[in-house]
Amino acid sequence: MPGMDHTMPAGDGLASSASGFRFTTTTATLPAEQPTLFRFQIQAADGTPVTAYEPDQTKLMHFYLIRSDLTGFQHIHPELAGDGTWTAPMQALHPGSYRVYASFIPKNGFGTAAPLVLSDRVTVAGTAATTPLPPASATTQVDGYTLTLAGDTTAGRGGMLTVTVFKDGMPVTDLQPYLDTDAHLTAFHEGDLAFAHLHPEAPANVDHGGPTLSFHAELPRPGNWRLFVQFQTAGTLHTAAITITA
Ligand SMILES: [Cu+2]
Repeated sequence: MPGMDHTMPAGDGLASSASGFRFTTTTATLPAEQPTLFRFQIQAADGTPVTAYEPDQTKLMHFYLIRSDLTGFQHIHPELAGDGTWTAPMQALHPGSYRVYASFIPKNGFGTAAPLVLSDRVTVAGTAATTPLPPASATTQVDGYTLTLAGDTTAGRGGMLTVTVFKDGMPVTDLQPYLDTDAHLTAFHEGDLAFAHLHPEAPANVDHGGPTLSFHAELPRPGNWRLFVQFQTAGTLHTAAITITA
């Protein structure tokens, strides 16, 4: 029931409309186990599709997808058609209940230049089995890399979070820029799927990023968050996942 979201507090990504902008899609159900295209628009208060955006981290639109059990993360850069329709190519999805998020900056003249995150629910048809959330940890692995996390993740307070990347026990110093940063961090809250994007404290160090990266962590509420850390080495994008507690 999308109308219910309007009273949610700002800053958690759970509203489908805010500041006069609305996330709209005609797709409430997606097919399971096959790649699919998801189309949506951002509409201004009068229903006009927004066609002009400010780049943010090199892209006009960042689109995210997460399943209700915090699995199935996808981070997509959709294509904008002239009529304001965005098309996001999604990888195959398991059945279940998902939330999709559009993160963007509408261009001045449409009312505001403030960054917005709007979202809505999407269902993938079929029988859904859920995966228990892995317990909170200070370390995780992906593609032969080990990541360790440290710092302050107190809810509602902007703290510093550091991520250190190792491979075969050695510090990694050949991180390549991904979206103008050494790593891209997004987090989703267990239960209500609130969204948080963790901003880097420093710009990317071209081709020599690492081993320790610092982020401004502002998690809007207490509880468990599933954090997705995306970084690039030798032209390959890696996505690590880790549970943290705020
Ligand atoms: Cu993005």
